[in-house]
Amino acid sequence: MRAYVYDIKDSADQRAPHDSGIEKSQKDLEKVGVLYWHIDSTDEIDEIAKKRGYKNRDTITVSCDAMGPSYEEKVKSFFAEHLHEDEEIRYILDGSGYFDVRDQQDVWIRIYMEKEDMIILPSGIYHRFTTDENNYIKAMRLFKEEPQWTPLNRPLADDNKYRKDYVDKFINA
Ligand code: KMT
Ligand code: NI
Repeated sequence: MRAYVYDIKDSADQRAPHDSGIEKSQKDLEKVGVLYWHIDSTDEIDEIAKKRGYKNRDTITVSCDAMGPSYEEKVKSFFAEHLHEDEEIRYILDGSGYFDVRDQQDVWIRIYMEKEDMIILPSGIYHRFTTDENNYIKAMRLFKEEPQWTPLNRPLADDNKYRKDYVDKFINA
């Protein structure tokens, strides 16, 4: 995992690094409620899942091979800024990609995720996802019961209860 400020002035494709060179630490991520682990044993995943009540999981592959002609469209849709009413929990099984999250100043922090990286985005945080220039990621998605995964796009979601709770807890704290 590596986190850094996303360079918004760089007009390259969303899958390019957009690397400003300004590093962010795991602590910086924790301040906006983002949790990260490097995990090399499935036992450890099971432990976290048990402790946090993630009863269900599935696997998603984002690639041209797996998604066919709709791949490009799919990649663009993942990249629309949105939030969820549940946590977004991802464990990278193979490949790599970028999760972008907004910090307290509304600056995009880009999180580069590779195999054996696990991330939890809190409910209500604005974020987006993209594959990188390798166009391949395979991830485990964990969730509690029935996932409330509907992406709620900005700015419509600004009045959402989960957004307001998030802002109270992490932005205005
Ligand atoms: C998401 O929520 O954007 C995704 O599930 C993308 C694939 S997970 C690496
Ligand atoms: Ni999401």
